Amino acid sequence: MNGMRGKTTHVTVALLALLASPTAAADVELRSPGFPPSKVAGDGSLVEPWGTVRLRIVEPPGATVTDHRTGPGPMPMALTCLRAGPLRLTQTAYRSPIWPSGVDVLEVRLRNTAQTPVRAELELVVPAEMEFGEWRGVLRGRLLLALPADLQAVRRQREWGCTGGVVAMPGWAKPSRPCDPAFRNISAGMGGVPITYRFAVEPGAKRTVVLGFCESFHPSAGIRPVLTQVEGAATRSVDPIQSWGRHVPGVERFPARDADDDGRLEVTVAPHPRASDRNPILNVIWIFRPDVPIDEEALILGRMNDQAERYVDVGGKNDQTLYEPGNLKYVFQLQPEEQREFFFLVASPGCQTVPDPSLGLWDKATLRKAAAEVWRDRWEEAVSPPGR
Ligand SMILES: [Ca+2]
Ligand SMILES: [Ca+2]
Repeated sequence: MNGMRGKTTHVTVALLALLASPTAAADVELRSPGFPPSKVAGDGSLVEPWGTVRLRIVEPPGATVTDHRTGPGPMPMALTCLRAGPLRLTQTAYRSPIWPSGVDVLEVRLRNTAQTPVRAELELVVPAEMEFGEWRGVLRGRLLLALPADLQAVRRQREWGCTGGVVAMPGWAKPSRPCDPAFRNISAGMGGVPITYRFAVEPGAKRTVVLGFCESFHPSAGIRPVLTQVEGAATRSVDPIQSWGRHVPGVERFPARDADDDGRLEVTVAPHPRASDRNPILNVIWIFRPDVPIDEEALILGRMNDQAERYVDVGGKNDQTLYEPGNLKYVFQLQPEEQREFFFLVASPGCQTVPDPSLGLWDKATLRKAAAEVWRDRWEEAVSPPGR
């Protein structure tokens, strides 16, 4: 028996060496009919015109690629398998035509083959300047990567910042009167993404939060009202055109409190349910100690900035994301033989933005179905007799 096992192991090792050889690790192309391809390299990296995305096993140590090849289809598909100790990672990549130009889907299956629990740590390797919100990665103002909605990355939060997924638009607003320069720059939650900031405070602390707005696009009221949700204060709808007029800077004041005692004050500007323009905007945030008297005219003119605990030129120079930019870390405690599955959506060539995974518009089955259908139709076209 021992001899047999030794022989099997020897054959397996030789086979693995063969599979990991340079010929087996050729690039695999992903595409939809009529669209430019992207590719998956031998180490499983997904290579897009804007950068490369790779899932790396950090723990257990000693990860190796055991297989890399074209998958079973019907769509062009790249299959990459990695192992590290008892951990098996199977990555399947393909193009799904769900957006005007499609997105690349990176499916991941993680399995603990051992009879004991295993701690697994994965790193999502992305371009260094990529910043992540809760669910999407932004690079140079474009939403290019959607994270698995059912998986939380392990991340360190800064003292304050925007949870992300929004687009900064410097110089967008054209204030018609003298005001703080921060009114000129905005962030917009394109596609209905709420603009959320968190600020570190003592647990349960009270603050005065002041939000500054200046609407310079819509001419009339009722088109882009927003819902302001400041922790500890009542939700309020704000329509900058109705309150102050087009191009006119204005402020809304809120008595805020860290209501859930987590040491973070959360401030959100979300689309109003009745807004026809559902891209919320925000220009300025000031946070004051509750005992600081607020003179709104002085505040608009920028003469109270030095009394503020935080002064944020939203979409401007002193703005920042809550999370550090760069790679993401995922940690799993896998039980014996436990398996986890999740997927990332990655912008393919020509794709301007990826959908928000928290909206639950797509799952693995619908993404695969959309991909399979375009290739099946094409195959039927190719085999049906001409001239009928
Ligand atoms: Ca809180
Ligand atoms: Ca601003």
